[in-house]
Amino acid sequence: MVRIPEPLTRLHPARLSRLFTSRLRSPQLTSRIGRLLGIAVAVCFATGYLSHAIQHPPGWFYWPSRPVNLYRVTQGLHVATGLAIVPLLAAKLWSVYPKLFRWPPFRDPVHAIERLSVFVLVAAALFQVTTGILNIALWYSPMSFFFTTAHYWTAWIFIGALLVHIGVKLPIIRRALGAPEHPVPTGGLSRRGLLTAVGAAIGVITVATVGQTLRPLAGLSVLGPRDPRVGPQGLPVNRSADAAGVTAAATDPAYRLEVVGPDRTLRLSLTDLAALAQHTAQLPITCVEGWSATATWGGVRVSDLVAAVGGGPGASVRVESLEQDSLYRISTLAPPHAADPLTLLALRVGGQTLDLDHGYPVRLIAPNRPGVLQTKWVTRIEVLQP
Ligand SMILES: Nc1nc2c(c(=O)[nH]1)N[C@H]1C(S)=C(S)[C@@H](COP(=O)(O)O)O[C@H]1N2
Ligand SMILES: [Mo]
Repeated sequence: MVRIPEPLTRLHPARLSRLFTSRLRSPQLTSRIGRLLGIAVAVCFATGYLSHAIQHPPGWFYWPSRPVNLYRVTQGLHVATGLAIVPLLAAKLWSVYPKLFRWPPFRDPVHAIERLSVFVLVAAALFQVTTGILNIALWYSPMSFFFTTAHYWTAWIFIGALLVHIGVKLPIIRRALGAPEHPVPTGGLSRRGLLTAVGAAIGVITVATVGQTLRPLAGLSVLGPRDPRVGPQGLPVNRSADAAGVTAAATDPAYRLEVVGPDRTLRLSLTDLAALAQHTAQLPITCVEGWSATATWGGVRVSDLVAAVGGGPGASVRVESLEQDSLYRISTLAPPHAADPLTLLALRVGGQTLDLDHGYPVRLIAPNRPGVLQTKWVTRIEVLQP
């Protein structure tokens, strides 16, 4: 005879909680997973904040132009730890979710506030992981808000709720991490087995995505939305010239690069630019979305142009694109980047004239800098004296 289960609506939460019977759950398990999750969150938050600060520098902030690959490492860590949080968060939630069905849901006002902070914490964590993954998957359309602003502010909400949560749970965490593990009855998965499975999931996710930024693993990057080896001139493109609406202006023979400084303004044709001292720099494009690719760029040093228009040491440089109505129209080189001899207005990549989609006729390439700031289709630079 088949027993028809009661409709869910008739199941009182108090009875529901009896359905979750795994004996693996324990404060020890939750605390151990929580500790790993805490490490991943700390690295993800710190590297995320760093990326934000580089793009929107507060007054006190200093970011060097060397080592050239530093941002590549920090942003690679941001994306890798963000992805590692997925299995850790799933395991952590699994280890406690019968508590969601406890009845009554809270005992007193303090407990109610604690429950509320957990709700905020989980909601913010899910939001961060979801929007982050949508962004690295280049799938912006489900996000009706501006990703970076939402992702940034939700990170603060998350960290606030996390600190409250850790503060409240500290006595339990201390006891759980200090106490010996009470044994799980034999048969079925062990706690060690569960943690190994979580670790294996993180390993698979990492190996299947990190090749976007770690060349030797590029061939294994089956889950990476980008192959850093594929694109015009062997480099990926985020926004093409057509999408940016610059094709006509970028190919116009009347193109001039305007260089504005304290002493004079130069208007340089491509022939003028080719007649200046040429340099090469081996530098990566490091997209905030987690892919990066190194290339050999050739062109004119920004510091030479700054000197040519009378700019002195300590100057910043504003770089403007032919592209209109875009957040990436303008970027500013802070003094360390403006003065670095590796910072170029590139005319070539890999020995060839820049592809239109890589910023022809002139693009900025500077060391240790997010891809979003490596402005393409540059039309004007302006020296900003300190
Ligand atoms: N004017 C302009 N410059 C831009 C962009 C853009 O959309 N418009 N995209 C930026 C981003 S997000 C990245 S990662 C790099 C990518 O350069 P690539 O397309 O040559 O690989 O260009 C940057 N420069
Ligand atoms: Mo990017």
